Amino acid sequence: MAFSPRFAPVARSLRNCQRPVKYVQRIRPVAQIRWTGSTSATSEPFQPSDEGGTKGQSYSAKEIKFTSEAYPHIKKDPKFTQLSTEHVQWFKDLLGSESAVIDSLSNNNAADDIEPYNADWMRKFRGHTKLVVKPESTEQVSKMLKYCNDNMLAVVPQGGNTGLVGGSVPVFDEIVINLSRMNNIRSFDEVSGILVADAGVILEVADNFLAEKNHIFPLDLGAKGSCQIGGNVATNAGGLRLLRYGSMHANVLGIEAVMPDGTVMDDLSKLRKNNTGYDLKQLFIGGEGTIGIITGISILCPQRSPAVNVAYFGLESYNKVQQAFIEAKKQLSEILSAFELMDGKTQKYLAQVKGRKLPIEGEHPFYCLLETSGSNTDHDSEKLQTYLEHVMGEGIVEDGVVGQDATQNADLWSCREGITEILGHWGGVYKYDLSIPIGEMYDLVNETRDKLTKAGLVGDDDSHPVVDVVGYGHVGDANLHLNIPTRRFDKAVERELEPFVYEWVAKRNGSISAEHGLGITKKPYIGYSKSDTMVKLMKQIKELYDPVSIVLLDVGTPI
Ligand code: 2HG
Ligand code: ZN
Repeated sequence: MAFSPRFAPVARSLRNCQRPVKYVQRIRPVAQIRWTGSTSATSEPFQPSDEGGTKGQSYSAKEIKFTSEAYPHIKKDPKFTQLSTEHVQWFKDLLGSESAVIDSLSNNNAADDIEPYNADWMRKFRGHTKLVVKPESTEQVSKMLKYCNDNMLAVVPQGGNTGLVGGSVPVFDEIVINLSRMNNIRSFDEVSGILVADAGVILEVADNFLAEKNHIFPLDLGAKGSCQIGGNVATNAGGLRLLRYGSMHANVLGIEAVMPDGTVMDDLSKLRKNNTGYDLKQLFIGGEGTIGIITGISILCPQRSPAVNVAYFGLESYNKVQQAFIEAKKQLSEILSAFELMDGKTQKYLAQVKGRKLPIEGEHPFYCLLETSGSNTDHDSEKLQTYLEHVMGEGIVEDGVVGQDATQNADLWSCREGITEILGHWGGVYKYDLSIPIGEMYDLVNETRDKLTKAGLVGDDDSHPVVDVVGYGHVGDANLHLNIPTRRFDKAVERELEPFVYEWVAKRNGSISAEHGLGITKKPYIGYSKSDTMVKLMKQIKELYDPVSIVLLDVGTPI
């Protein structure tokens, strides 16, 4: 790949002012990296061992420590009923198909089949469920929840199981209600761009369907091949297009959800304007399934842009990253669709772990990926060219490439989307998904690295638990992913990280979970981002809609 012919001469001549001519290499187009289901993920997060010590090799889902042991302070509420074979039979009678029920209570042979539903894709959390049920309709979900509510059976809703905070797998023996068989596109209106679909439709399937209609789903994620749109809405997933289209709160027009007592909340509105009282659907968006299970959504989908350009460039400082972003907003304004940050270490490790060459030569402290999407190829290319000439001419950007076709664009994107996967390479990762004012965002990465280094925890060999401290994320949304790849779980590392990271973020009025939700891991720290009053109001909502608390995950209650 090279700068596309339109940009290459200018870019080269600008670079030549500063250093000798160097050729811009071609990069190999590779398939875009996708997150996969729990059993096939190659990432290997930390594994707390019995001694609080370490494990670093490959583990199958079955070898993951149970969440109930890793987090012993989370206690099962004795009010819940023990699952019996009679209960299981009730579900079999309801679903009428053996393939819709995985039952390891009455069938010992199902023990292996059930494990992928008990564990998350990072192999970090593992529950003890003995029953997975896969409803096909909202009516079945309704009957199930009513039955569970009446019989005091705890449940956990599960979509694509691609989350990062342990919210989509059981902790104890909650029944997994897996939405994967609810996968129908219900309707699409080409005039308004409104899609109505079941919650279990895979994001990429929805986007491919929309592509045929010249539209796009307003959310894009590295996990698009596995995650489901219902889960995306339930977690208010942010992703790579938020800069342009906004969050799920802005795009979802209606929700169909089943409340814990089985009541169906049918609010599949297709209206953009509807000022008739409380906007209750917003409680389900980002509610992580705590007050009901989303079974269908209606969502506004933008027109697909015929002209998409992707540029990948290296910069010498975080200050320059900010300057490049300011210029991108000024010069590319309405066509700017993504502005992503990758620090130099993430790209170095990506090249190392994947055994691939990076799109540009040399080592740069920071890299950015910029995408434009618009309706006019010539107009967009001209704008991007002017932008690139400017940022290179002003010395804001050191070097860069522009994809020349969809395959090259996908390859450039893989340098950003592939980071999550490769960071698990050494054994485990401590992950923080933070909202921080843009100007200070990268300071946290430096300070965390200094802190861990001073404590003697970072190094190149096995005697040090921490491999490195890296930062990447969605600059345009002021969302940093602070990741600490480790060789093993170590209490000393944790003591350095927490509450340091949370206090640092709270001091800047940031958020301890920007786009991944609270799940099990971040829930105890909600107080760093929400006041006591807000937590109290959340608890009241939970108690109102799920008084029995059969959906165990509970956003508002610190554990
Ligand atoms: C991303 O932006 C995802 O790539 C995952 O939100 C971030 O793995 C992470 O920390
Ligand atoms: Zn992200």
